[in-house]
Amino acid sequence: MLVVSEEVREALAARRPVVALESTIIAHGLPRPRNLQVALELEDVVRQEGAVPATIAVLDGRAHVGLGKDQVERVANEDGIRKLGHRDLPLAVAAGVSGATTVSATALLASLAGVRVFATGGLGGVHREWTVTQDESADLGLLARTRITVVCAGVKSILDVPATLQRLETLGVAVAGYRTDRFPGFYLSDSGHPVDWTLETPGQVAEVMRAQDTLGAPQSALIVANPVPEAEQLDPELHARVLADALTACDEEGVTGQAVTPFLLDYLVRQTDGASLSANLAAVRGNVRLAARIAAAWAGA
Ligand code: PSU
Ligand code: MN
Repeated sequence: MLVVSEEVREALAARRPVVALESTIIAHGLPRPRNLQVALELEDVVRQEGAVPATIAVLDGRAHVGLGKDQVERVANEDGIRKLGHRDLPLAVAAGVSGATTVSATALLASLAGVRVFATGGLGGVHREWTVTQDESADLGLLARTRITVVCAGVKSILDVPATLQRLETLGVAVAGYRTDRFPGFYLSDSGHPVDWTLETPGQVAEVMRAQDTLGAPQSALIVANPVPEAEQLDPELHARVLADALTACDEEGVTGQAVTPFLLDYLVRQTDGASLSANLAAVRGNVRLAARIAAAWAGA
């Protein structure tokens, strides 16, 4: 039920760098047909950096770590492909269905396969209105229990960012800014909140990972928060305005649960004429490149 591709298996056995990539962003986070181009482009970025990409998804009841091109195509284009958090994995496998994996499911499968570094766009987290809806992404709890390094542009700005940072502290998940002392804001370079730690090089990240293996709480993750370059961020005023409308629309249309994140991301893409998409892609690309360099530093360590 866990299928690690030959390429990924060989790379791990030879201690060559491997980067895990999630599939929810492909299936549910980006519009078609751009999503397929992006999925393949991200794999290319990993390869250009000399690492092996391991895109993760469930297909016909098997959890795959490392997909072939035809399998990436299925994730991007298959209608009705589900969104799977980590709790859904055993259910999806037993039911024999296909689904894209969120950060929580991807991190779990990557770590089961022995992949230590993972790149995504923005993590899930505590939603605004959390006190009423109790909506907090399963990403956070899973990262408190999984030894993996996640490179992300912070958490999605649709969330309650300070509450999410607080939860990460409570859960004991290590967070460091990459070349910044500000927590990035996904579409924005700066969420307006500080981080306590800054790392400057992939080698430094690898040193933290080594130290975690000796001194870290058992199986906790490391979040490397890598900001989108300021020149490529979404205009902060446009972001604030459209996000407010998106949250109102979500509320009025009664969108709940797993549907909330895709709804908000899609609303932003449409109402910013694609500007949020450009910022999102710039962030993901940068994260994937950095993750490949961290994986190389880790493999060479
Ligand atoms: N980052 C993106 N686009 C996405 C997501 C993250 O740039 O679509 C996905 C991730 O897979 C993350 C999920 O794990 O959204 C969080 O969903 P939820 O809030 O339902 O846990
Ligand atoms: Mn949720």
